[in-house]
Amino acid sequence: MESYFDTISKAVESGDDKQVAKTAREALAGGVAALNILEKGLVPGIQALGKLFKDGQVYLPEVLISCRAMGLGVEELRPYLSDANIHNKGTIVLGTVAGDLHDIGKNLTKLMLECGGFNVKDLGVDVSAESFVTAAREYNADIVGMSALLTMTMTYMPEVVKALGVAGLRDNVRVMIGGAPISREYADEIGADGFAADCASAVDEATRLMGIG
Ligand code: B1M
Repeated sequence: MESYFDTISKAVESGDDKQVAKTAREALAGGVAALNILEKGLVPGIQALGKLFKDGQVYLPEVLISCRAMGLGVEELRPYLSDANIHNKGTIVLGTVAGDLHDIGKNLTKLMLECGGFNVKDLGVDVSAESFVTAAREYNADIVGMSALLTMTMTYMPEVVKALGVAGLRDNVRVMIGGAPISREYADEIGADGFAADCASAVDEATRLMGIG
């Protein structure tokens, strides 16, 4: 019999939002942990779709339909990932950098950070260095988190690090980066303090950066 994970993954890949939501509910009712459903069902589904997109077997409309199905699945899981009693570990200003419109990974990272006890201010996509600096100041951020999915836009990350320095915020604000083309080496190279390869480890990394892990 096909597992919940396979069914969800295939449904995300084919953009069948009703199937995604239904199977996610069934898996939760069957005692499967929400994080497992996310990591073993939803994420592999969008990754499989990504491969088809890369190979030219599907086009942008299909990708957007799958993104919507993934979003519905995440909404089903959200209440089970959160812990209403967790205290605030710190404030994180989060966004996808200028020129980049990819937000699925950033949104998952936001969800996990919130579930992990952080207060997250989401600036959305296509965020300029100036907006990161303004928000970091306004919210008295402990961490600025940046996401990038394009090799063309990851090069904007050092601009933000520089702008935080020019604004005199760099001593008090840690910088954490992530996204498919990002690595620990790149974080070191541009003077970022932290890097996470996936949304679950983003919580550990942010906790480490706060000095409370
Ligand atoms: Co785009 N796209 N896309 N796309 N897209 C990629 C990224 C690409 C690899 C596809 C390909 O050609 N192989 C390619 C980039 C190539 C490159 O730069 N090397 C690409 C391209 C080229 C483009 C366009 C230029 C296409 C075009 O128009 N010709 C265009 C650019 C638009 C722009 O941004 N200016 C474009 C557009 C789009 C859509 C709008 C159609 C859609 C985005 C919808 C949306 O996000 N709302 C889209 C999608 C969906 C993809 C793929 C298929 C999937 C990306 C994704 O969501 N992955 C992608 C192909 C692929 O990845 N295989 C592709 C799943 C997500 C969960 O992973 O974001 O890596 P990810 O997040 C992970 C971790 O990285 C980490 O946690 C997440 C979960 O574990 N993480 C962090 C992410 N951020 C973090 C921050 C942290 C810590 C961890 O700390 C702050």
